[in-house]
Amino acid sequence: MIDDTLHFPPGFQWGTATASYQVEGAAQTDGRGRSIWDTFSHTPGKVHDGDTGDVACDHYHRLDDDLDLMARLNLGAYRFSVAWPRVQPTGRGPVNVAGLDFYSRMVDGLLERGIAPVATLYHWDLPQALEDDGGWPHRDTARRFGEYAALVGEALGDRVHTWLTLNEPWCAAYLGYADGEHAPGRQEPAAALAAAHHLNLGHGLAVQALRATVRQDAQVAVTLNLHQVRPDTDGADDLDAARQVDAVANRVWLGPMLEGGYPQDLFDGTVTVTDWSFVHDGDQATIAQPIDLLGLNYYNPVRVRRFTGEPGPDAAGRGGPGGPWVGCDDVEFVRQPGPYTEMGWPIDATGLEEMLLRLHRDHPGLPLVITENGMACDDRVEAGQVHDDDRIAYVHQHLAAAHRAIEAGVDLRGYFLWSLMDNFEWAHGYGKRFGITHIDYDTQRRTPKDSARWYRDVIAANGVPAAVGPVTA
Ligand code: IFM
Repeated sequence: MIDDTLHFPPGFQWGTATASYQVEGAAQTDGRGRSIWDTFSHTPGKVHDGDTGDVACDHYHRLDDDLDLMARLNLGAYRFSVAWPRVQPTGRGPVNVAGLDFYSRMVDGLLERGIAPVATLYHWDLPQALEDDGGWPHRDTARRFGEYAALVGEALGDRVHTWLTLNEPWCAAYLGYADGEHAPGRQEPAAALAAAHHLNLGHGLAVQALRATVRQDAQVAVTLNLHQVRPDTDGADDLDAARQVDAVANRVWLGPMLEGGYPQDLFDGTVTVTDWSFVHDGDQATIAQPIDLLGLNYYNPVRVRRFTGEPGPDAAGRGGPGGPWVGCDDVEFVRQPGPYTEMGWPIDATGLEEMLLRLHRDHPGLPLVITENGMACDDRVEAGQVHDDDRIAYVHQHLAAAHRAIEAGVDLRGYFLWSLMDNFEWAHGYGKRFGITHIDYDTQRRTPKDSARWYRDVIAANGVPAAVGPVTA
């Protein structure tokens, strides 16, 4: 019989991912402090249907059951994030032991079940007290983050092998401080760029803190939601628009972390927004700490062109004030062909392959991990089942793309499906479902979807069938 499986390399890590505010609930339990997302979600009009993360999936109280669920799915790894305000309720000062103990129990429970813990230090739940002092646009927040990293490293560093400093700093900086769709909901483009710099600085300080506290063989990394930016045409103007977006979306992180500094075209393109005087001598050396892996979160590509004065019929918005694309006032975003996910995001796995190839080309020797990928679907429970064929096809397509990249020489070490379970999808509240496990938010009943069983079999086979089905969404 012909084996048509696309096999992944031996030791390839298969996991799922979640984030603290999206799943834990227990917002006021065991001394947890308030985060910017508590404040934001409790502010009328900020989140769909007024949803909050107060209860979420109640992961905090259902930890053992959820760990058993992961074991039944055959997961090799679980990517979770640590809630800073559980560990340091005001973002500074001594550890809240009860809060940190939750993560200690989680790590032990994972290891007992043979599941590797992958810890993210920051997935957007900044302690509100630090935002009150200025938040990420304020330099001191980076210092506080380094101190927090040391506390978590000291507590869990003997058992956690893989660490991620930040998750998607693009969202924290631009959605939080320029667009305002995310907490803390500010619309201050200059502050967003300062936030970006201080997130970079915080990353460097956190890497240093982790290296000083965690086991010597630990792998320390960061997770970026890099954007595969495509010009609408091969014309010089559209190519230039793509370059400009690439600078604020991608090279603002890759530059200082991995390429020796911020690119000049980022400074040039944002000169009307800020003079970047928040970058101090010595910052670059702090940010450029060597890392062991790079985490990539991928959902869809973006298409752009130079704005010529009249929105095109297929325009999907412009850069500049009021949105996340700081300094990109003369860039138009172009609606891409479907199919689309429930988020309205186009489904196109070739963007993943292209981004993996780019990272491999530009950073040879740096292993890569897909730390998030997945699809929001309009899932329904029918007779105790959720038939999410579109999600299966989506993941299948993206794994096939990842496999092509591996065949082309990319050193890809793992794949984390977003998400283990439906959860609080930020400004969309509970209205969007990304999980391979359905959550009934009234009863907290967990129902593994068809995709969960499919993924379990992928993990068992360490591969996917070669034939990739279409997504019909
Ligand atoms: O839910 C988010 C996650 O918190 C960060 N990456 C994208 C996911 C889907 O929007």
